[in-house]
Amino acid sequence: MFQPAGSAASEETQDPKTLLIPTATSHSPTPASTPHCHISLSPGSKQLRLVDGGGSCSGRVEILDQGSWGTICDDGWDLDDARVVCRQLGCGGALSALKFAQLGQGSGPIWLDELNCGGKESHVWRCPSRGWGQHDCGHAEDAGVVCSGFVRLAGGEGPCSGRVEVHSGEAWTPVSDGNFTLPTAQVICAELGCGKAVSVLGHVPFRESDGRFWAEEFRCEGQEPELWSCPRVPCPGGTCHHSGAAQVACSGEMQVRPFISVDTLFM
Ligand SMILES: [Ca+2]
Ligand SMILES: [Ca+2]
Repeated sequence: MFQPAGSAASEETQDPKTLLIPTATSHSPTPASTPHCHISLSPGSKQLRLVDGGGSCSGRVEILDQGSWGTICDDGWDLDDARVVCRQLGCGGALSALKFAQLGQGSGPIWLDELNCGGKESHVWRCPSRGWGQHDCGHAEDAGVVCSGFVRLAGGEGPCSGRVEVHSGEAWTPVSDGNFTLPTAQVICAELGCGKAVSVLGHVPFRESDGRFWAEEFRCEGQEPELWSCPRVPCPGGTCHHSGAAQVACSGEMQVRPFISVDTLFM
């Protein structure tokens, strides 16, 4: 939900759980059994997660309904469908839509088949399909996604330093340097597998984003598993007080993340 500098923020952005993307998506606390896993809760009972992809933003797509985690069939599975999944989870944009259970077969129900998302839907289960639980598939056809992730460091010498940018699901957008603190930088460096934050700079011109910037400030305490989990507030009065984009330098080069369980295929 980027916006031009100086434009008004809407009143409905007061609840930090609904701030990021203008959908009903919310973000649940991370369950102990699936560390660093993005899970999206809907107002109903369904939940969405990615499994066996080596990180929180790639994996086999699984949906919880009626007490059972199930999968999506790959018939008709494409980037428009994957885009909805990635955005719903706060995982940025879709890099690829995987077929044929490339990230392993799930079990239980196959909830969706012949999914036909337009790409803008707020929840993957709101996309057209054969109908809930209706399919002619097996788990060898389970669908997966690789998402971009929510945060990156851009314009630096490598993936571990540069301008802080977050992904709305549509585009990368810089984060302003207003109230941007070291604990937030620590969370970003750790999430990216880049070690510790060693410096935070501001005053980076927004010119590469045509003046757009992310319309929220992140208020990490430093221990959060990822930036997406951090408290955030709308920029005061709809205008982030800033002098440019935030820039972070981390101590390390890209490292293998400790929770990677499959391989680094997509790093
Ligand atoms: Ca489709
Ligand atoms: Ca089918």
